[in-house]
Amino acid sequence: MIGKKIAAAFNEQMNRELYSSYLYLSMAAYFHSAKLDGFAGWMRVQAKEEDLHAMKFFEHLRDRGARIALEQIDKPKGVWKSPLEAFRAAYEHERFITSKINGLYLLAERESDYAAKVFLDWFVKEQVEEEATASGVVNTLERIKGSGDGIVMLDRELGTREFHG
Ligand code: OFO
Repeated sequence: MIGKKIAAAFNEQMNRELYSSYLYLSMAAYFHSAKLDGFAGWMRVQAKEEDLHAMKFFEHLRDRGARIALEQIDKPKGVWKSPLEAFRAAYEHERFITSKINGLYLLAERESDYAAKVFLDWFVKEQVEEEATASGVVNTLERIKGSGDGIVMLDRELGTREFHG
């Protein structure tokens, strides 16, 4: 069994992961409309990963006999001024998610929920990667400074990302 507080907090985080998926899908749509299909492909892979993150919470709740509660998913923003602005927003979002994962970890510690802590270990590591990846693209875009050639090359590179489910 799982405590009520942890179950409620995990349900909330599942919703945030679904929102993350929705946000990145929205960024994919934005990039498609800007004819940057490589950027869009990268975002679509990211959206799938977020869906997987949500399912990890879903399954943990299921396995521990908790009530799984699906709430409304907020409407994401749909337009950004530039690829750089979109990736800055992605990086900010990941920092926000990291703070939430850290909060869950603290709660699991306070509640002496060892199963939750072990489960969250994966997310703590994943968030390091999530932030590093997004900030890496931000840095590249800052160096490119909107140059057409640079954007085309980066579009090609980002388009090679594959989903490893
Ligand atoms: Fe689920 O890691 Fe990004 O948001």
